[in-house]
Amino acid sequence: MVGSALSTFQSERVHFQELHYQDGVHSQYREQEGSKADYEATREQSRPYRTAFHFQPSKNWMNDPNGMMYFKGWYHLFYQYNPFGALWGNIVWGHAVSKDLIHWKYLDDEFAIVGGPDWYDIYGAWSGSTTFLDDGTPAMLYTGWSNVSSEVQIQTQNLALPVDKNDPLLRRWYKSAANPVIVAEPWMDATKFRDPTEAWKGKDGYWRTLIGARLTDNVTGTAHIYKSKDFIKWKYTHDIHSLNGTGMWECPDIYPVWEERKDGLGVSASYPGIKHVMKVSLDNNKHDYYSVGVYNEETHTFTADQPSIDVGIGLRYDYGKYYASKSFFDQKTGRRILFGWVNESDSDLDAITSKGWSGIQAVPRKLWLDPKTGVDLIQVPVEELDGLHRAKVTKERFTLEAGSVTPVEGVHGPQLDVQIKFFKPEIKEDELEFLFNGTDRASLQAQEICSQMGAAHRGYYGPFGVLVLSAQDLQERTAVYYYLQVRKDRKWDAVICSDQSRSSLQTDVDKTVYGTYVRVLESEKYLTMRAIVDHSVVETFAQGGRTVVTSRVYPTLAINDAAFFYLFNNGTQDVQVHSFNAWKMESVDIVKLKL
Ligand code: DQQ
Repeated sequence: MVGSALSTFQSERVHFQELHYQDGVHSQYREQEGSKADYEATREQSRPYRTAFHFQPSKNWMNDPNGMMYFKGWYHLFYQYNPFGALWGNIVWGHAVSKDLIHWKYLDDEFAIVGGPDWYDIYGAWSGSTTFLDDGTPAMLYTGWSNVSSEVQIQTQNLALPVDKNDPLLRRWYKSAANPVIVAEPWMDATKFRDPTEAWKGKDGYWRTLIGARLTDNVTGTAHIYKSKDFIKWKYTHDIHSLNGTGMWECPDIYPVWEERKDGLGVSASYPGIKHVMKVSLDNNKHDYYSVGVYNEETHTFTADQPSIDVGIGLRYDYGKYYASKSFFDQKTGRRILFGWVNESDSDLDAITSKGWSGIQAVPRKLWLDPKTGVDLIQVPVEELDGLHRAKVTKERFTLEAGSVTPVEGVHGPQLDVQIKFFKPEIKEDELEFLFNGTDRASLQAQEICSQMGAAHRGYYGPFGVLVLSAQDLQERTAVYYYLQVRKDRKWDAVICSDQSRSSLQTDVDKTVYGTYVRVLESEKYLTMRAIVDHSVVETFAQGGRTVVTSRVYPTLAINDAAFFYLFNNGTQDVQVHSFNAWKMESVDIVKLKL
């Protein structure tokens, strides 16, 4: 989508230039701003796919989350935004604030950062991050897009600072007179040079930031380290890490995590008992990969603990649709929190004509290193989301009979939080011939298993799980389920699938089936699943958040009050449920902040 929208960008350039600062405010945009009635009309028109408790702008295109922070009582979320349309282009930093990470208010009449009029960001203010300087001032490093000629679209790194650093809402930002503070070295590809991370401070007193890049061999993804004493003069030192074959690394992120604790750490933390996580967004396949390893404070390099699951080739934050994510340390509660962009799966035309908007932010996730495996991150929706719970339905200890599809009384509608704990079955010797599919995991990708053993497949243990956003007669349904088989070493292989193939009668939407293996330890007695449903998005957290899959769906029948929910088990074996809890989710009204 981003690629195809480039041409739109070219044609809309003229609008973009109108946005440039005039006397310090974006007066052109203000004049074009719609009334509240217009806004409500847009909102209604874009139902039923508009989400009710995910962050999205009132209209138009949004992509990457940028520069999140907690500052003087407010959470701040900035985002890549096109003020002029529902496709990518004219990118500015939109701005929203919240007291609890869930109830957001727009601050979009004065965008935080708009490209131009100077050359270094004349065609857009691309992704970046916030760093708290020593005196507590939040400083933004962001990428400027500068089309110096029609052939050369170089990227530069720039600094923006708050006009009033005592304003808790941080409404006005100015650009440093020193911009661009970083330009690519002559040997670098300046068109593949973007998305500065939050800077961390080393024991030597230098700030360091990473710039995502691709080497000039065109195939090696990398992240350049730049260092600075004063946050203004930056110097390239070396690459923190790189990996052949991974292509352009967008939106890198690096942060410490405790080996044994769930609370988060600021990026400069240095203690015994911590590991580092490095994350990159691969432009090649639009997925976010992470790896756990060691950041060497002398050489300033990152080394993955397990080279076979190094950055870009191993674990992902999410096995569905989730990209350009960024984490931040929440100074209010001491958590590390992750935001990620969830793109649409319908067509560009739908975005322009029927919805008028495109892109949402996934529910913010708290994350920490899984102390049981040492390689996985655990991600769970921030607990503030539970404040939207209404009308709880609970069931304990029951059987999900083989071959059954069962509605659950009281669980209904397009806004749900469903949490289920299944008993993990015992592996019985006399069942092995059914359980063992004769392959090792390496020979069959989980996604292939999910596609081949779809929800309609009759397996042995599984598929079992939930049908959400379902038509009453199941003509439309999004199935989220486990499928179990036994490996040659006689251990369970659990696969979590999100099957969109029957999610909509529409034919021109992407219905890719997502799936992945879930690490289930022998010591674990249960398989867990949490599905968060919000009109056109389903976020599934498996095994306590060890594995996450996010899907977009656009049902035509299973909308609003006609969205039904079922438990199902299409295997030939009964499955025992330990507990089932579900809630309807209240809507969040995201409107402009009244000052
Ligand atoms: N989106 C931004 C870039 C980044 C990409 C432009 C990732 O800075 O590399 O909108 O989606």
